[in-house]
Amino acid sequence: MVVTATAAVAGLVAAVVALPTANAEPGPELIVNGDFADGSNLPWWGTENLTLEVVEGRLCADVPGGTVNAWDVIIGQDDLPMVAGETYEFAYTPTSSAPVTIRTLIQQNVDPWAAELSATDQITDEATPISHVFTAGTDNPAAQLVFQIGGSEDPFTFCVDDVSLRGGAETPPFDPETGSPVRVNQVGYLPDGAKVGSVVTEATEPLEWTVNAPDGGVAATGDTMPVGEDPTSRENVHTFDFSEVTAAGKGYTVTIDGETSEPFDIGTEVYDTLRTDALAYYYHNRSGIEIDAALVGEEYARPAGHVNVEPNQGDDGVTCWATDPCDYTLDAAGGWYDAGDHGKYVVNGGISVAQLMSSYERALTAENGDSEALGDGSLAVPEQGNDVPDILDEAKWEMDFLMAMQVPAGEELAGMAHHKLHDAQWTGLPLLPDRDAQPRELHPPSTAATLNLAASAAQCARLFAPYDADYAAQCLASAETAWDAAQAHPNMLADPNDGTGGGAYSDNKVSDEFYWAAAELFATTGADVYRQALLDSELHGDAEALFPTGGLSWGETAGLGVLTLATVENDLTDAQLTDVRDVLTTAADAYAADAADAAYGLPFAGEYVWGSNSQVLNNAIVLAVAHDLTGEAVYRDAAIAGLDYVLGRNPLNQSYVTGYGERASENQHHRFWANQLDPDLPNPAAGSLAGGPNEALQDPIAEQQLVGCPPAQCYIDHIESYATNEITINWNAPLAWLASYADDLGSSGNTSGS
Ligand code: 9MR
Ligand code: 9MR
Repeated sequence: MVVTATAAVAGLVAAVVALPTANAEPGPELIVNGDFADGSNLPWWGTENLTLEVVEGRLCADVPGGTVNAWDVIIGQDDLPMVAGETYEFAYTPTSSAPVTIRTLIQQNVDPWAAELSATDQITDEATPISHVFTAGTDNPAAQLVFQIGGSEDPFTFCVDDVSLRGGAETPPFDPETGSPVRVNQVGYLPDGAKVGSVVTEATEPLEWTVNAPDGGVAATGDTMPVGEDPTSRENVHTFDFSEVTAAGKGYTVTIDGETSEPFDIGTEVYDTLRTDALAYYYHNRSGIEIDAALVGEEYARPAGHVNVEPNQGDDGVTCWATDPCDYTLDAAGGWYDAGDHGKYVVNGGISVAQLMSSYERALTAENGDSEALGDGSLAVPEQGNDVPDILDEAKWEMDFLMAMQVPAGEELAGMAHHKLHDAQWTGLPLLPDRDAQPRELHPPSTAATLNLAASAAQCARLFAPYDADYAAQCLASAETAWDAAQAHPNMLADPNDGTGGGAYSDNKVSDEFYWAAAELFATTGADVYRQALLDSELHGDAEALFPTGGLSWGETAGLGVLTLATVENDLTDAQLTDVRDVLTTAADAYAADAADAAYGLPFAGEYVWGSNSQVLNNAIVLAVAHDLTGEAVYRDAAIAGLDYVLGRNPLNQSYVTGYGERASENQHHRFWANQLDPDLPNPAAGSLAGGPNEALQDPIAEQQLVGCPPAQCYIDHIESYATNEITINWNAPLAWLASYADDLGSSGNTSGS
């Protein structure tokens, strides 16, 4: 029997939760005058642009139009006692004369306004009760309830009644809406190679599967293979292998025990648009340049951010933050915004741009690589037609920024790179980059940032050499200066607590960055000093250290160097090259074994941490490179299984890539692509990869709605869930790399890789 997960609780999509409070002993009412029965509006307060009136036993106010932020218009009540660990139910019944989305928060009543409850609710003229359950994280004798009702173009009337806040509530059980138990890659499968799916079922014996052809006929049948209980979802799972189906077609499905999967295609072109859409993410998120409607369409066009036009401060003359002042400014305009925030970080920028460049380098070096598919005219970027491959144009936008973050000659730390540049304080959502009024500040240089610069700039030098010798020389000079500076300052670590206004990206281990930078510099220059640094590294030859189970990431970069040395022509001796390739295939064997063990086939046995989807894809890249080198189908199939996972073959039946698949993420955390908060703004552009399941529940939405989740289900497609649903340059980069690999497999017709 197939278990169908029903939507008993409106969990994952809606912010409004129906609350089973059975068995709970509700605590005393904490809201004063929540029913407005005596006609008084006290102790409620409103911002100065409001008059609070009690009308027919409800609190009402005329909300002015034309405000920018939700918090420009607020109705609130103070002095609410919160006890750490206590679970509360907050309820209210609002109406608005026009449909609006408001924010409801229970928070500190002083800066930084840390919220215990942070909800976005949709309100109409129908009085519908809304309720939220949350558990307080800290004691606070005087928390504050605020309805943030600003940010609307047009005026409207807001009323509220039956406001209630009581302890003693029960957290609703975690019960995500997962649709069909039959899980596939919702985009499609290449004709050649493995086609495998998973099904959630209580059956212990094999079940019959049927692949339904697009014409309605039966394409194939077979028996599932029981796997047992999947630890990542705590569900009983079978897999089914329909690799024998190879005929191209759109709209296949799989039926098992009366349940049918989402539709998918089979064809050589299934990854064609994903390759370019995943790369388009970078132009969309450029800083310092207008995003042109002619390239992205009206909906996604926006003014240039951080170019010194009011209220922006501009990134062209940024100085150091007061905590660690400097006597210079840097022109660090340009680059890409990191993610949903407007920070620009050298640490994370390095791996991101490196993986874009590696995607191009793979197309140059692999047997079936098609560099034309990334060439001039392939992407919607303003530099089209300049005879430089568009993917390199995109990379240059970031490289210029990374190089600009280097401490100038003559200064004490000359050659080191500043760790990051971002807003002084966190801004709210939504906010277009050109509307950001925060001061921008450089944070102190770090060894990790400096080595990110050395590695990526060395790669830049060799890739730009055929197109722009001067630029290649500039990249190389920057890389070498950075390497020397890092040698002189090998232990300058970023402060893990420096996370106000931007992320910390602190990394307390830099041996991996040294290894990566040495590898890139060696591949570009052949100089013995870099060879020696590789041979001397404690990491050299250690497959598990170079390629950890949990995958490469911004904090684990050594493996990037191995991938380069194993594939890009360089001066290693034959014996040294054999060693490097052995390390790579040893790591790939481990990831392939993880894939073979996984109920959902993914090459990942690590923890589900913040950004887990990128870790899965980074393991898939290692497999793809092993496939390029050896032609072994087992590597190719495990690599593609990583894409299958992010595109729907997973415990939530979720495609984590916007615009791809029937059940795709569309409310990722982003300040411009914030449609969930403001219907005038767009959803994320197609090809944007959500961070994915994060079992640590590190944001208020996750804390409220994901309590009790199995690791691979700790995800919610909600804009405020930045710890599961943000989008960033370093997560889209491996998606772009793999989509490019997979599209090359399809369009070349050469899936053997050799
Ligand atoms: O928007 C921020 C996101 O980019 C970061 O990944 C995240 C963690 O550092 O923080 C987000 O900003 C939130 C901040 O941490 C707390 N106040 C609310 C901010 C917006 O949701
Ligand atoms: O990707 C980062 C993740 O590994 C960290 O655990 C997390 C918290 O420090 O920060 C993530 O990076 C965020 C950065 O700090 C700010 N911009 C958005 C990034 C993605 O959420």
